[in-house]
Amino acid sequence: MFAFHAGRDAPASDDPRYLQVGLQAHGEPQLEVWRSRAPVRSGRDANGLAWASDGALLFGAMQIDEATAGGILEASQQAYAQMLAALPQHGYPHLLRIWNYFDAITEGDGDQERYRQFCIGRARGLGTVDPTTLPAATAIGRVDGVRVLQVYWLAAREPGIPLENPRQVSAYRYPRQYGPQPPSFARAMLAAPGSALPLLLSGTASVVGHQTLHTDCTALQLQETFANFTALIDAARQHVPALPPQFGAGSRLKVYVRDGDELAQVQQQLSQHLGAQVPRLLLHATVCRRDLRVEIDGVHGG
Ligand code: 3EB
Repeated sequence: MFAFHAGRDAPASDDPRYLQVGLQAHGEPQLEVWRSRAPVRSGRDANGLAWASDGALLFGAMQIDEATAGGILEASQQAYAQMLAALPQHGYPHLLRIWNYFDAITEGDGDQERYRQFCIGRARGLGTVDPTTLPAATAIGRVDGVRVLQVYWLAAREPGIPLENPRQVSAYRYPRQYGPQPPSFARAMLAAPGSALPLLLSGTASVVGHQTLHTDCTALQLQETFANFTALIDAARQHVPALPPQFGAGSRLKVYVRDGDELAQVQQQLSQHLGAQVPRLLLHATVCRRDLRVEIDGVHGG
């Protein structure tokens, strides 16, 4: 239904079901493919928005050049406003999951930091929303130096159930110290009952309450991240008791590592923590807090 290729070696294609993302895969080039059992239609709207839909779900993707838009704040506002307008037009009004990739994510100081500016633009583009209905998300830094904001999303005909993590303050309630606009996302999303979709896990890191823990230790940050996933999956199991309590063969994880020199180390720690049964891919990508060394997102099913 939709495919994503990470990195320098990705082939170019105009197919609206294909997106080359500005993250770099560790080791072999990686292609991420989402398949549907139903027939898929796809196309591109006049504003460049690419889409593919199967009758229940729609993937959409926008790429906004920052210089043309007037900055990262304006680019994100524009991407979100265009996405929001397209949802009802295409007949898939309910956002489940959004991925956001942009360059130099922690550049700039204080409230001028690009991630904080992105958060402002995102919130303006979204307009007035009940924060308890926000979709799951990831916001991560490209490492190819290209100042084009990439936003892609999964939307549905039916609303999903957003979930929060009992170990963490909801991101949309983060205190002022993290910026003037708290990030607009839920910790996870369960698609409507009866949907074939697994649990959609937002970017998750070593954040407990609202604070970063273990700023000096990648191994401990990984451990804390997995403790956060355990709590989040527990919360999902209140709704779907059949969901396995631990990651397994039905999970798919993407692991984002800030420092390219730590990729091999993280790969080894993942082997210890997850064994060989959990499919994952490792990416060099910049996490949106300077003190976060690693972040993981993905899906979890039976
Ligand atoms: C955190 O827990 C880590 O701004 O969309 C994770 C997932 C994070 C999504 C976003 C940010 C976002 O706050 C950062």
